[in-house]
Amino acid sequence: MKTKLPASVRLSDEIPGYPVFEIAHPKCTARVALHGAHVMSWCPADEEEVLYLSPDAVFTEGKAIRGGIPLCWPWFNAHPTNPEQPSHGIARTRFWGLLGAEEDESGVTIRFGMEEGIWKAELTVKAGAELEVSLETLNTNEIPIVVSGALHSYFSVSDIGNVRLVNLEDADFLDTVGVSTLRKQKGAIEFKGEVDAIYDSPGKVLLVDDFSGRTILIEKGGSPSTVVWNPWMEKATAMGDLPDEGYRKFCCIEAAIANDKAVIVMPGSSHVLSTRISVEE
Ligand code: TA6
Repeated sequence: MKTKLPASVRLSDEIPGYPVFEIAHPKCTARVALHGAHVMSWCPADEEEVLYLSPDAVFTEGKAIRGGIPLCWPWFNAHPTNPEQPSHGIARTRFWGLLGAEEDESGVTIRFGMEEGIWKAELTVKAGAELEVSLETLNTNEIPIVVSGALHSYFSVSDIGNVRLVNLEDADFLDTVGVSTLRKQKGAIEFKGEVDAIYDSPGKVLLVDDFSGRTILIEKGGSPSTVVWNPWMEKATAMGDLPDEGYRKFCCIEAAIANDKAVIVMPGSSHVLSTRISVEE
């Protein structure tokens, strides 16, 4: 890897053939894998870890890391027309290229890129007192392209029974547990069983953990949908890369572009899907 890294970034080869950028900066520590341009960890100074990473996550080419921030791109869930294509796209299961890394007193910025066929993307991670992740889809083709996706963020919680999500009250959502059903959210979201839901909401979400007393603010850009997910017990038990009780330790809140909200990107232009995560005072 030829790009020079700033002093607060170290390239770890602890997992052979699987480079991980380790950030140790006065504002935060963080880890980002080259595979999937995947943020695995972010811990602001004087705070606890914000993201959940499964202790059973698998680090091998072609397998998405369970936890952190997987990039679902250039489509969300199943491919719109071809069931042979992988769920959640091609970005999370391949190595990206490193485009650059910089630091200043506010934190560290690392940029990654990938290109395959008609698809080209750049991912910018800014890790400091806040974490910003921006996924830019660039259309370098001569025809429009249609993109969806998600920044499938896993947040660490004291216990799933202790948390509520605020600011999606009254939002319409597609409940995809069992037969997909359109519903309207009443009050804050609480987790009492499996949750898999696509909210029509471009705005922010607050994750309130009533046991730890911590509130995490999740802001979004270029994201008409917010996906909320917890697999609960039965599905967690069926996952080889999540401990049986692991579902109690996280919830996913995803800056997403899903279903009929897919974005058309015209030739020569781009679309940025982003999230900014911060711990509320
Ligand atoms: O974002 C929610 C979701 O699409 C769920 O339906 C669930 O399957 C989850 O993502 C995890 O998907 P994965 O392919 O990472 O196991």
